[in-house]
Amino acid sequence: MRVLSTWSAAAAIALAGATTAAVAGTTWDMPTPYPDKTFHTVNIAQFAKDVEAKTNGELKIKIHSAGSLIKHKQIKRAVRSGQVPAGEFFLGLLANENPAFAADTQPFLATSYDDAAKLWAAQRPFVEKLLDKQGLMVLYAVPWPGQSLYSKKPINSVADLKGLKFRTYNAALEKLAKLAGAAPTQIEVPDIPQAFSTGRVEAMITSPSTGANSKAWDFISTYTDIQGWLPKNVVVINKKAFRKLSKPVQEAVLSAAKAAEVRGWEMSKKETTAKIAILKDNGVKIVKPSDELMKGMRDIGVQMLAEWKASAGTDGEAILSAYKK
Ligand code: PCA
Repeated sequence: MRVLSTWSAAAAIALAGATTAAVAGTTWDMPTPYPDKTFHTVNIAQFAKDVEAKTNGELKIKIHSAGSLIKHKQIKRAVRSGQVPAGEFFLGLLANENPAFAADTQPFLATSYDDAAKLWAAQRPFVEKLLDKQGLMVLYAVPWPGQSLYSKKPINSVADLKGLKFRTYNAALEKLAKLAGAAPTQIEVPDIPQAFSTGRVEAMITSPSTGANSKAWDFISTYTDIQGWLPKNVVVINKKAFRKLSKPVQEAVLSAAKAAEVRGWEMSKKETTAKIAILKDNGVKIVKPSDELMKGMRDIGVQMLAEWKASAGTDGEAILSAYKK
C-alpha cells in the first residue's frame, strides 16, 4: 500500500509537470520602441492579454517596451531574421527603404482620422506586399494623434523655425525641418527629455501623446496645434513563426489583431484632446496656428508631396488615386 501510494504521488507530480508544460506553450518576445504608458504600448499589452486568453495560455507574448530588448531602428530587421517573432515600429521609419512606407508622414496629405483611415486602406496593400517579400506579415497599424509643433518661443511663421535645432523621427520630418530652414537631429522618444535638457534640440513636431508623456513642459513653453498628419505604428510578425503556430492559435492572433486595430484607432482619437489638456494643465501655452504659419507649412507639404510622387512611381500613384477615390 505504502509503495503504491508513493508511486502514485510521483506519477501525479510527473503528470502535473507535463500538464503545466503543455499549458505553458510558447512565449514570444516582442520588442516595441515606445514607453509603457504610451497608448500604443498599452494597446499592445491588451493584444497580448487577448492572445493569451483566446489560446488558453498556449501563446504568451512578452512585451519589451521602449527599445529595451532591441533598438527601434533594428526591430524590423530582428523580426525579419527571426531573432524575435514579432515587433512594433514606426512605419515611416522605413521611408528611405520605399516611399510607400512614408505616405502617412507626408505633411497635410491626411490630417483627419477619416482621411487617415482612407490613406491606410490605400497604403496597406503596398505595405503588405513589400513586407511580405521580407518574410513579414502585417498584423495591424494604429495612427498617432495629429502632429503639432513644440517650441521654446512662439512660432508665427515658417521663418521663425529658421536655425532651430529640431528633433525629428524619420526622413520625411527631416526633410520638412530642412525645408523650413531648421537643423534636424533624429532622436528616439525615450531620449527626448535629455536631448532638450542638454540643448541638442530646441523644437519638435510630434503628437500631444508624445509631448505629454515626455513632460514637454519641462523644456518648451508653446504647443502650436498644426495637426499636420497622423503617422502610424505597425505591428508585424515573422511569417515562419506564424506558420509554426497551430491553426486555432493563428486564428486567435489574427482576431486579437483585428480588435487591437479598432481599439487603437479609438484610443488615438481620445488621446488628442486628453493629452492637449494635460499639456495645458502643466503650463504649456496652447496656440492656434497663425494663417501665415499654416500657409508656409502647407506650401512645404505641397513641395514634399510632389517630390514623394516623383520618387514613389506607379505604387505612389496607385496609393494616391485609391486615397482620393
Ligand atoms: N510620436 C512618435 C512618432 C509620432 C508621435 O507622435 C515620435 O515622436 O517619435
